[in-house]
Amino acid sequence: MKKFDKPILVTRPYLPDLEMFKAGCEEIWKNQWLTNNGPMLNKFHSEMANYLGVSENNIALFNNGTLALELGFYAMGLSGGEVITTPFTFVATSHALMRIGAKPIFADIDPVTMCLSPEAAEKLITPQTKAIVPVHVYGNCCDVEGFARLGEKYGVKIIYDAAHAFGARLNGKSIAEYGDMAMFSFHPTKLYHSCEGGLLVFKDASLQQKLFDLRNFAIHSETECVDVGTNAKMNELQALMGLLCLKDIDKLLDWREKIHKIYLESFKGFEDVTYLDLSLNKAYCPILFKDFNTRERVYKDLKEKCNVYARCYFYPLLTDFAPYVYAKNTCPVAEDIARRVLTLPTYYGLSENDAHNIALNVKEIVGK
Ligand code: T4K
Repeated sequence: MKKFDKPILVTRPYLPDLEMFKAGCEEIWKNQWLTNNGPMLNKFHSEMANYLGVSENNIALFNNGTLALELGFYAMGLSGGEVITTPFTFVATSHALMRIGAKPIFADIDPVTMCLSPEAAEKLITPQTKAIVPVHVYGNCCDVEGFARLGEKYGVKIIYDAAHAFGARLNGKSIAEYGDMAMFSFHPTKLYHSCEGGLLVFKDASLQQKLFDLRNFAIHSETECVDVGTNAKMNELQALMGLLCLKDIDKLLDWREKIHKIYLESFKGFEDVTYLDLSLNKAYCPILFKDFNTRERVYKDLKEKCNVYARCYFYPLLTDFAPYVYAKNTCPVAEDIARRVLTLPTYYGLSENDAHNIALNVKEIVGK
């Protein structure tokens, strides 16, 4: 078994060229403008729309993904309603709903994609349902056609938590173009980041001014405050980081693809581990074991014997956490998968050889 000299973490943030970052800082210093809709943010806004291939009127940037979700949900009028979502995600998805006074109703996931199942979601639709919030978990693609059908049939909004899916493309267009709205997280643990940051992409351009107001306390002008907003503004240093990382996005996606291929090849034919070719952007590398005890043993041995810090994203399930226990034991597929999944390290800079050795270690631990 290979013990790495230095800890191998589940992910590391990409750091763009430092000289370019310094040059960007000089510009910020000259502008003497640090936040509140500065020139760097406006440049980032334009370049982001251009990268996604959408109009500048259909996006808004925020200081993190959680507040982007919260304000997106609020602007879509979900407060006071029920929203069907997945329990197999990071807590931010359902917290953002709860914080605007919407009730998360948890439906089960598809056993292959691990994303919310449209069939399970449909069974829970009631007159109180205002929206469905599927998550492209790990960058795996939800059944976007199935959800579009539900949206039309029941008149409910489809809002994707696409926190993991930046850079993902489907049918020749960005994944951002599916649904009424999609949120991307630009946290440093993501394949692409802006230190911290979040992005909303939405179909209805009239939402943009509302979102711009909401992210700035809902102050519309010097004399008008139009709603109860918050401070969710992206600052100039975040925008600079986002701009520089965007220049390198193809390189970041290619690297993830390379690591994904190593894992795919390494686990091929190894019956005790399932690793599927599902993620559109290879943001995460989740493997599935046959049972909980094996997952726990591999997680522990990787850490203690190999210096590899894999993570059990997403275990426990949201429905096991205090705010959501009202739905405990309602999603058997998600419960089973959460107990068997382990996400292996992947990030720009992780060598192919290291990924190969991590996979060998996993196989050796499983075989013991
Ligand atoms: N929706 C979904 C589906 C999400 O997954 C998330 C966030 C959101 C919404 C909300 O978006 P944001 O508000 O975050 O933009 C991490 C992230 O904090 C979180 O952004 C992410 N999902 C979640 C899946 O993972 P932790 O608690 O696992 O992070 P932490 O600090 O343990 O870091 C993970 C690994 O990365 C560690 O091994 C250390 C390493 N690391 C981390 C940072 C921040 C570094 O090497 N350098 C760093 O700067 O939550």
